[in-house]
Amino acid sequence: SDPKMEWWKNDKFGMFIHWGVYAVPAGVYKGKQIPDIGEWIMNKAKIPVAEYRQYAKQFNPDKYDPEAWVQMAKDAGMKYIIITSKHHDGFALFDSKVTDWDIAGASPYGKDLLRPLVDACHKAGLKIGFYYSQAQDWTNPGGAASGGHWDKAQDGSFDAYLDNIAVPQVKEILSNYGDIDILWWDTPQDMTRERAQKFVDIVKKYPKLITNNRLGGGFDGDTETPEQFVPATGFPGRNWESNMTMNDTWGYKSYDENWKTTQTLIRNLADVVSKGGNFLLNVGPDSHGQIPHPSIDRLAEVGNWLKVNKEA
Ligand code: JFZ
Repeated sequence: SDPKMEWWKNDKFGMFIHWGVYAVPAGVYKGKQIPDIGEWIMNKAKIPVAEYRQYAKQFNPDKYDPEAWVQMAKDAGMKYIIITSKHHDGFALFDSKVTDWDIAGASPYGKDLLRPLVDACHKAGLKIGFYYSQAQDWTNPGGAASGGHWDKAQDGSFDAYLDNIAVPQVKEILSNYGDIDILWWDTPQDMTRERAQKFVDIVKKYPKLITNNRLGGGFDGDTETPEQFVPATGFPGRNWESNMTMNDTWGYKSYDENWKTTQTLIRNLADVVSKGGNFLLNVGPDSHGQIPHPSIDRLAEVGNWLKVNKEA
């Protein structure tokens, strides 16, 4: 009944993209496979900031083809894409004016990665959203870290981090690309109402923008975000979106081959949609900008199933 949610309710199926510097170590640190999700490697292995920053020098996505990604999503039956503009490692995939810890300042690629994807989405008629880690930031000083800081370089005031990094960056991503359809918050550590209000004030200027329920500070946002599961009875009275991976990680891991079958993915999609939710299915491109082949195959198979079973 909220008119701004109409397209979202109708579109039902989106692509989640977790992409960043963590795709360089790809789950391995000092020759050891680090357990858990790949985009958490810095935290799980307690990698010092200066050392982690070196990975950015190898983040040079020479095979990045955003138009092909969008076509892949479209052929899979997906109607929107949400990409990590900044994950917990603090690395921005856009050219941020408030830090050099970004694609423009720290990687040989040296230019914005988001704009070509936004443009490709707009051209293909897909909606586009940005994931932004507002609280956790393991590299910009003062950012929150699950389990606490492990490096002096992370010291600093959380409020200064919010005012000097997170708030300005959210303004950047919402104002530099034309219409952005979704802003996807995550892990609201230490987010009081007062802190969260700073983001709410920005979001207010974009009345069509859809936000999820992970801002914190007691703000509900527009959507519930069941993580890696399908709630048996949905969320009565609320819009919701199950987000899931195809293997056991969001960010690329070179050795995670625990792929869900296409049959499982299709059943999950049908299960979610039959219960009134949206399905946000993740891919984790590698450091060259290549989506893993098992993901490409599954997307094509899901799309084929949708086509074959579409009512005339
Ligand atoms: C968060 C991130 O920490 C993770 O890296 C990934 O981006 C994922 C989509 O979101 O992880 C979560 C968030 C919420 C829950 C679990 C993991 N949860 O509510 O159970």
